Amino acid sequence: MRRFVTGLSAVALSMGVVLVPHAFAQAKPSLTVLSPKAGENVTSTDIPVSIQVSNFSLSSADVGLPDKDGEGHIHVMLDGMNMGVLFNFYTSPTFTLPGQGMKPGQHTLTFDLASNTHVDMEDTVTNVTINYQPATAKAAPQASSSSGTPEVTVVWPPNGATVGPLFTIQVSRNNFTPSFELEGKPNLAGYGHYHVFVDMPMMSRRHGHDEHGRHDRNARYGQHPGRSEGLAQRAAHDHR
Ligand SMILES: [Cu+2]
Repeated sequence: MRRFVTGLSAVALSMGVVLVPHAFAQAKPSLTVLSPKAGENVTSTDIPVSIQVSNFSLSSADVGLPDKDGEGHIHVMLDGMNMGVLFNFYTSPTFTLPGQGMKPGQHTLTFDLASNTHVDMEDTVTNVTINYQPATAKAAPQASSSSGTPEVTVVWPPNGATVGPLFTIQVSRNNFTPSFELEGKPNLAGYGHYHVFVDMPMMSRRHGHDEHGRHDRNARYGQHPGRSEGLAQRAAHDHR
């Protein structure tokens, strides 16, 4: 492709024509949901998903970093379209949605492409309504009976630490159980996940919705070299 463009530019120059190579890169990003299909009976507890993405590159390394044309990740939402019902973001074309806490019956899954800064690309929004009839339903856990306030402390890295392009954040927590499976599901006392922001004041909102970050107690977090302030924050799992 590069050779082709170069050759064409040479021809264009010799003819006194100005070519705009950028036009080659502007094919519209799109998303097609291969599975599940609309109306499908889903009988597994978790929901396997297969997506075809065109003119778009999925990047896990750049999630939360500045936007780049034609790059980002996939958002999936359950019975709505806002950050409160966001399962998670995905950076591969196949993944599995956790069914824990989902009631059997009709559910609408909303898929779209999102930029690195989590801005939904509205023209890629695709709804798929499924009939969720798991052979084995997995209920949400009981809400915590503890009245203690959930809290999180960053154990590593310390303030001012020099870190590499990929580093591990370690936190300690009280009265809080992180759950990947309950993300986007109704709030449950004592459960949720962590948000990590880069170079951003806590709770600031860009483009009208919350940012969301990496997950798990020992999340690997990619970031460009340079000095940054990381911020870990406990979040209820419906992102409010
Ligand atoms: Cu996102």
